[in-house]
Amino acid sequence: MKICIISPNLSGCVSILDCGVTYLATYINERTAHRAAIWDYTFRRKDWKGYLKKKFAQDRPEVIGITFSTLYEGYVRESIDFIRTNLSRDIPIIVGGIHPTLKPKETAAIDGVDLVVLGDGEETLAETLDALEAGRSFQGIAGTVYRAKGGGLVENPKRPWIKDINALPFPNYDLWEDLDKYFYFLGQLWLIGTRGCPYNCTNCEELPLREAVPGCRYRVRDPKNYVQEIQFHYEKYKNIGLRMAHPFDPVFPLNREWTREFCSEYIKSGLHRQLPFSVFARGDTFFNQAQGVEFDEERLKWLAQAGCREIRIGIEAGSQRMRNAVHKKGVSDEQLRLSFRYLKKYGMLTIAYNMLGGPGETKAELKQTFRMNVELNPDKPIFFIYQQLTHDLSKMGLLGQDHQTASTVNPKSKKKGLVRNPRDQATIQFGEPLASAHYSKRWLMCFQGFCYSYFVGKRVLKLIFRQKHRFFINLVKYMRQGHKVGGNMKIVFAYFLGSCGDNLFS
Ligand code: B12
Repeated sequence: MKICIISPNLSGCVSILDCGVTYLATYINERTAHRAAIWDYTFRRKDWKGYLKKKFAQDRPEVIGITFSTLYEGYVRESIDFIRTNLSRDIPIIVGGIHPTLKPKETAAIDGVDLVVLGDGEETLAETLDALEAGRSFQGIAGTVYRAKGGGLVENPKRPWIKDINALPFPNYDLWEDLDKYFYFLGQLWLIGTRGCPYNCTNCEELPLREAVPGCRYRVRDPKNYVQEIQFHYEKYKNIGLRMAHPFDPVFPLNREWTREFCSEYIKSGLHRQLPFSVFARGDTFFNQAQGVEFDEERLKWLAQAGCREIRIGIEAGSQRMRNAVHKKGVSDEQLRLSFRYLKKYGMLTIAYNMLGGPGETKAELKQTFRMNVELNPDKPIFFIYQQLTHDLSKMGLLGQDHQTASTVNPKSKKKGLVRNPRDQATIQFGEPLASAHYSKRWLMCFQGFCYSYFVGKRVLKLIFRQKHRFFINLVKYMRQGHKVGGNMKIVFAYFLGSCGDNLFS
């Protein structure tokens, strides 16, 4: 059977190179007799319907897959409507991803959806394609939910998370026909050596995901196998713009011994001289209480020696109440201060992630976030707008009288109260803020603008000072390219400052 899996990104964000879809399609191609292709809207936003029509005629799929994250609900629905109305009334449409895993019944109720896949998709999709080919029903396919002909919901037994993620084939990014464009805009490849995360931050879906599917959610690849994968991609993509590896593991250097092994393998492979990398850590990652070490400088040193050039840390909120009581991050101001001090000592570029407008956050607390960033002085601070995703804030005790639930994310919606352009809603960069009693949505957006003006202003001056006229030439070229592919120009500009060419490393 031939399946085409859609990455329905219409948000204008140029970074949505989806690891999950890549793993899935690679598995089908390499481990089964079926065939999988990826269709990606990212650089075809202006004419995604024409693109779908063309691909449908060219590839002649027998099954359509769609990856579904909560913020992209509107794009998923639009895609299904378009396929059903214009391309095929009966081609099976299978959806999977984070949203269907957390909201299987609601997803199965969407008109036009034939099957919902929960959790890791590799084995479930393979079995589903076998069943379709043999003309069997979906009954008994573990890890799926669907609507029976009579309309009732059928919930098959759950399928546990895949145990051995080392046994999966390396994801084949050649399946993305616009890979060269991703490299142009980002210079990086997202990689994932971990599935899941051991922390319980309330802004993340990790906790509900752990509960939605049985088995062990938090799995970590063998470091040697991970380095082999990076080397495999480097050989393939070094000549088309791969300049930095970006392991997207939620807390890359979490385990001391694992980090030591990874770094030593990276050096053994020679990659430390060829391909720098960037990782996520937390403000408390380098504090090794078990060994009585106040700050585990050695772990940071290994990373630096192996070619790690950039570390990304979530400050999330300047107020400890927001960071620890609301977002349940468990990181103190002191830990953040010390971490940033050491990161600078080892010459790391620093990216700080912040979330503005969390449940119950006050104006004074938001100003603390700004001040904390001024104090820690990261090279590239990012100010996301808090997004509710699938969380039930009231059940979590986070929805007081001062916040209402988030607005709908359907881009077709003209619902009153929306202040963002509906298409912009589907990003954490510029999504619709939660309604608050402390400030208006517009105030929060202006505050975000203020934070960015301050730090972007500083960064632009620094880059102009270093690069002189080259900065402006690169900027014009990059923005023109962004406009040509229909990118969201605010996001394109952010990636210019953070990820483009020389700026990636300065
Ligand atoms: C790496 C990562 C990214 C990468 C890669 C995305 C990816 N899906 O792999 C990038 C940078 C592109 C990214 C972007 C975004 N991300 Co992100 N990301 C992650 C992270 C850290 C790991 C995801 C991961 O493990 N991927 C690896 C693969 C193997 O897992 P997977 O993606 O879940 O895919 C498997 C299954 O879901 C399933 N599956 C997926 N699609 C389909 C389709 C079909 C047809 C089938 C059958 C199965 C199937 O099979 C896959 C293989 O097993 C998670 C946090 C976490 N702890 O999970 C957040 C997370 C997924 N991201 C999140 C968000 C919000 C975003 C953005 C909206 C941010 C933005 N830019 O505005 C975008 C949306 C991108 C999208 N495609 O929808 C949220 C999603 C929450 C939600 N309810 O939807 C998460 C959970 C973090 C959080 N805050 O809770 N992200």
